[in-house]
Amino acid sequence: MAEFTRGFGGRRRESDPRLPPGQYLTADFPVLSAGPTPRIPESEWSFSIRAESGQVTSWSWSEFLALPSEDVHTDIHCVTRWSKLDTTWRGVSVDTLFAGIDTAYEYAMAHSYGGYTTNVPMADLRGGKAWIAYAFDGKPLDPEHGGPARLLVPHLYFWKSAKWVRGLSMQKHDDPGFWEQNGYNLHGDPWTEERYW
Ligand SMILES: Nc1nc2c(c(=O)[nH]1)N[C@H]1C(S)=C(S)[C@@H](COP(=O)(O)O)O[C@H]1N2
Ligand SMILES: [Mo]
Repeated sequence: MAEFTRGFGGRRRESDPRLPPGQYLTADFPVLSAGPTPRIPESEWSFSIRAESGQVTSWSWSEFLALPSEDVHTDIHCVTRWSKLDTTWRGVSVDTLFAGIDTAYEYAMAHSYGGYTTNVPMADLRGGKAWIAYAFDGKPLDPEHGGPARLLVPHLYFWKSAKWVRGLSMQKHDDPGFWEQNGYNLHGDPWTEERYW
């Protein structure tokens, strides 16, 4: 059966089963930032995980790059309705970062340089579902897209993928982050359209 492009700028969902409901395909890579792009020299960059004990585990840029990393091929979905298919990233799995960390808490808050925060359940960060990504399309991640490194949680709406990420803090409760305090859904599953509260 023939498939037709309907309307300007997007194909209907039934033309690609990888497109969640209410989303449109884009070939661009839009930049969406709530504030100015922070510039963090790699020499000053670090990533930290703070457990409920108060223990903080940190990696410098060189320590972080020495960790095992993975190529990630995935689709991404913004709550503003664009989706981009077949993106390619390189990053360190969140599982790798948590290998030596003692925590029983079920939630994390991602913290970024510049002050952005977003809350994510550990169930959405562990199990090969999330990375700290430092390359896109075979090149270092552009500052506009979160470089030196960003959280990548591609199965949730892209606001969960905190750019310029500097750490995760373990949380007892699923307290809202920046956009979640401003009306976005606490969880953000694009397949069930968890867009807003
Ligand atoms: N630190 C930070 N991370 C952020 C944002 C932001 O404003 N600040 N915007 C979020 C939103 S709403 C989206 S859609 C994606 C956009 O990522 P991009 O600019 O690389 O497309 O980043 C997310 N991560
Ligand atoms: Mo977004």
